[in-house]
Amino acid sequence: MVQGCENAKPALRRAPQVSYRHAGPDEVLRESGTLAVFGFGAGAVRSSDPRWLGVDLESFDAPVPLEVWRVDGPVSQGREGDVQWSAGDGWLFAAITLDEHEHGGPRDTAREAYAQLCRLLATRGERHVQRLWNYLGDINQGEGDVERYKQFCDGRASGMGEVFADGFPAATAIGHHAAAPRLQVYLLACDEPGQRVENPRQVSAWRYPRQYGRTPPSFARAMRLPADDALAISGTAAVVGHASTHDDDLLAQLGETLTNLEALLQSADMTAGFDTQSPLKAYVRQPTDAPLVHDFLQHRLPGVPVLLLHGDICRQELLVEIDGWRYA
Ligand code: 3EB
Repeated sequence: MVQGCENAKPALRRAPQVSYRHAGPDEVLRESGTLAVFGFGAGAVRSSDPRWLGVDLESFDAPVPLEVWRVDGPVSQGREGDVQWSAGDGWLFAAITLDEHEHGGPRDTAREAYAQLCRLLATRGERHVQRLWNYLGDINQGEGDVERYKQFCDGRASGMGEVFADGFPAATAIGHHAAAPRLQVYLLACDEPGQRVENPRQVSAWRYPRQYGRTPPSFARAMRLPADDALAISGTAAVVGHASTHDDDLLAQLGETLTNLEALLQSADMTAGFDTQSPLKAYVRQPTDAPLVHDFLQHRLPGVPVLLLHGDICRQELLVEIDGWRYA
């Protein structure tokens, strides 16, 4: 008797392949399977293509590469309100850039950004958000609950409503230094849910105690994509338990961050280490630290592509944060 294929485990699709490339956006956008292309800083070449996003973070690398996301098969794209999106092979890229002057501060701007993104997701098959990035200006300005990052956390939570009631995606939230008070949020979603991964060395962010703000940060430490072995790693810093460690000690913070990254790989049942296929980003608060971060990572993670960006971490005492990808 011929076996039905219902018993066969469907082959997992390929995760979007993320890489850094030295090329022009037009050339990369012309290639088939290009889901998204990112430029960094004020000098980045622009494009009106919805798959293009100019990120408001300056890079310390010269020349500055593009970040490219590729999927198998054809890609469609469009715009909806302030949201730009593209989709292919079950994956969705969506991004929104809002001017705070038009939306009234970090809280209301975050709420509007998340509301618009969630509205788009509700119309799409690819509604399972795997990974989110958030960039806003002056992230540490203001004391206590009125710190801009904490206001952003409030607005993000109210804008996302119940969309992530089953659990938050992996995320990064970083402060930019662009002149314009823009909030940028972009995401990767899929037509299947991923698996959230937490770090046993860290308190889950959504359980952070009250001292970190009214609304705990809504993110998972990492997400195992519904694909052939790929881990999307959230912004990871020198946080142990819920506390920042090694105040004012850059190299010790970097060491603790790498320990956290390894703990995450282990928690995700992945083999240890990063390789030439595992692109990372290092967000560095003080420009004078950039060469030290570069040398440290060259030494400890030889051959791993690392994009060095000027970005403020959402806790004043943290000097560096790393996020990125690990493929099988
Ligand atoms: C931390 O471990 C550092 O608000 O989305 C890292 C990743 C951090 C994401 C977010 C915040 C966020 O708490 C801060």
